[in-house]
Amino acid sequence: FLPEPKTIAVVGCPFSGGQPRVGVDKGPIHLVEAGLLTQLKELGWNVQFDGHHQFEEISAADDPPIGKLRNPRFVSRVTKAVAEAVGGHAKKGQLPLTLGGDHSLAMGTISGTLDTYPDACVIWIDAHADINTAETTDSGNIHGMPVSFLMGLGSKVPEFSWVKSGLRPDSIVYIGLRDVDAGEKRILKENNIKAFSMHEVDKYGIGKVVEMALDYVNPKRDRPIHLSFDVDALDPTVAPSTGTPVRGGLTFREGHYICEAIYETGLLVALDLMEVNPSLEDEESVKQTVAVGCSLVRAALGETLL
Ligand code: 5AB
Ligand code: MN
Ligand code: MN
Ligand code: MN
Repeated sequence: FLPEPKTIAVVGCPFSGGQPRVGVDKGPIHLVEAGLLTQLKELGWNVQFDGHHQFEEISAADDPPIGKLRNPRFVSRVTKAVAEAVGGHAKKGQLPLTLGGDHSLAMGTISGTLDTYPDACVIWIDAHADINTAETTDSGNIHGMPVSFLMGLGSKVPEFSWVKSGLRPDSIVYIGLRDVDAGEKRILKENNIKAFSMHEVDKYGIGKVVEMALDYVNPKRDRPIHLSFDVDALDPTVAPSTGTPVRGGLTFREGHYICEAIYETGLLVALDLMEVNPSLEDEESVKQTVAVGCSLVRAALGETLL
């Protein structure tokens, strides 16, 4: 029932307004410069790339906080444009690959996916749950909140009324969590949201965890899958150049296994790779993080070991 997409539409999003650290906006530029597009062509994909998106800045003076939310108008404007770009590509039967940029972008990418595939499910790979609401957030950084907006949790913020907010608890599953705020833990419990933390990865092994995650969110293996991968899900020894690293993360192979297993379902319709920050750590670490990012994308798009 899915159009078999043969074309990857790369949506480069040099955007950092969902968090305070400079540099994450350079992530997509480094990923493309490292040869990602050529690598995907070598896997047999048609690759469409219209250049990195240009986002019109809003000066801080014109974008004061709304409640605790920082840069709300800028984040809203950018993520809305991204939703339209991703949705437009998806409607043409292309597979949008969004390169971040910070994870607030997923508000846009997933809105775009849901607009095209209302029955899509989301697999969210991250050290963090990114489910703070406008009320529970301590930091005010919107990259820690996209899931709550997509699920319609917390008070409605009119600035974000365009966001597709109907994502149900049976339509999202997490893998890799290990740094979840107290308010977020309450939200996960109250809403019965399924999460496989690093504890479950240790206990069951990544093979079993991915199987359980798919059984939960996609029991008949018939729902389109949106994979949103925050590179900080990986251990900082594997992917050091990211804004909110947390020790005790996924190994190189565990991260890749997730991508390979989702590719194998044949149900992947959209992919995000987020939070690569080439301004953090030394040159060698940046190279390593960018290379791992490219490698995860290739794994999710069909690169196999044999
Ligand atoms: B990321 C934190 N929960 O809300 C918050 O990198 C961190 O997209 C959010 O996963 C991390 O600020 C957001 C403390
Ligand atoms: Mn585009
Ligand atoms: Mn994270
Ligand atoms: Mn994240």
